Amino acid sequence: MSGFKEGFLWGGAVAAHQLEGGWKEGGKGVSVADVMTAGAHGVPRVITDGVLPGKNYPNHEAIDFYHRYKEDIGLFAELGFKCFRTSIAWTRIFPLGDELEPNEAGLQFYDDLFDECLKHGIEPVITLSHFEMPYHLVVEYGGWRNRKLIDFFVRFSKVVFTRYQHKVKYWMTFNEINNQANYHEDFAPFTNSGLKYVEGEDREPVMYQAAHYELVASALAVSAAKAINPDLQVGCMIAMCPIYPLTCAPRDMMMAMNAMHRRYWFTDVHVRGEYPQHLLKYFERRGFELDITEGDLAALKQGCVDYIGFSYYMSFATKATDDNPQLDYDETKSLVSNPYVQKSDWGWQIDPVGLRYSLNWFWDHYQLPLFIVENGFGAIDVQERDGTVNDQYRIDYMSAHIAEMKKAVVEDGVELMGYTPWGCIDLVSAGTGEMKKRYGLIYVDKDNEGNGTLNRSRKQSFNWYKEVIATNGEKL
Ligand code: P53
Repeated sequence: MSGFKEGFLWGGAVAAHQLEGGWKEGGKGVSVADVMTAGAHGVPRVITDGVLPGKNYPNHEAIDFYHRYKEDIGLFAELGFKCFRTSIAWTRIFPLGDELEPNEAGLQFYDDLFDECLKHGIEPVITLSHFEMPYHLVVEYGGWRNRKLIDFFVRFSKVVFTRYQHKVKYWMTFNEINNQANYHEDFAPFTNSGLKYVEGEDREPVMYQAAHYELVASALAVSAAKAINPDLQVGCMIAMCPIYPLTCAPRDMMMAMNAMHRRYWFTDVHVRGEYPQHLLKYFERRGFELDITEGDLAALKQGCVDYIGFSYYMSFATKATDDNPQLDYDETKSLVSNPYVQKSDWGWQIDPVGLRYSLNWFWDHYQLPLFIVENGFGAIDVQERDGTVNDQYRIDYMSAHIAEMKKAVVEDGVELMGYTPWGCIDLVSAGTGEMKKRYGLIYVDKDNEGNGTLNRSRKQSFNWYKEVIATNGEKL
């Protein structure tokens, strides 16, 4: 007995824009991911004004899952996956986002994909919006700064809930909705919410407004799902990087608490249907006057999520500084390096114990079932002459995290639905647009410049994870 319950959802996770390619196939529209060039560690991706000639847009082809999904699902079946988390590209269903009628070719693609999964006994787990909203909604409406987006999103949600209700039970609304707490940078506001800030604009209230509309849209989607089919389970999706105080100095502790407030209040609204008091007080202090109606508050209260999906890659650390008397959190300035943990080549702090801590943190706060829907190690892999990839570092990362996850379940008693490691097949990095930052158990022959055969092969971690699933987490 390993401690994981029968039916524990072992699987893997991806997002449509990072692997499908086929960016113009089947009537698909242009998404925000289609106008982002490739960057690198320390080199941000550029958001261009539409698709421009001569630029490298890595998501256009990605790993061509659109044409190769049968082979890939076959490999997931060989791994023993119980579930497969992907997203529905909004632009395949509503190419512009504001149409009244959906695009049948896009709907058919996901019917075929889900049938292929189900044929192998793999349960699809679906994110509605994973960094790939229609670009037209950015250009015409200013993205989620516009209340109209609520209707567009709810329409999209109802169409897919209705169509796939007998194929997909587990859903999530907005991927890592809280990444935009980092509003000082351009990346998360654009990928989360289609926000392009104008020079000199006070960014912070715009972020809160956009997040509010998304939270209302999410709640309305939860209510719609229940009306369509009460068996549907709809969760939220939070990027969990727990923020530790650098020292036990009381002000460092307060700084860490404030930072947690600013990054994780989204969960309070999703789960409890209410804004936490600390945030309302913060809006007051900052003089933010947001468009939050009585109707919105009722919708939030009615559409609370069924479970908490979250990603976990790393922990953060912070400290109080003298130039910040209110101990306000600014993600571009407030984070410090944790001297007790190692870092990946991309500077992500490796902290398996932080996963156990996060599981307990969520459980203590919310007592809702938890689902680890992303975890993994982005690294440079070297393919040997014989085609093998000896990614022992990835096995070490995953086994250490699964061991801590097991303690949270067995020793601490948190309720955990499943575990889907990120990028179970190599794909385009969201943050950098690179292929070189690989997470996969399956290697894909393609480089940053787009060269390669796109052939798939099993890494060492493939065989290891297969055994983990086969023993329900007994053998790590
Ligand atoms: P990449 C930042 C911090 C934590 C998770 O990320 C993040 C990000 C955004 O980069 O994103 C999630 O590809 C996201 C996935 C993404 C994955 O983590 O930048 O949900 O789409 O690919 C890994 O290494």
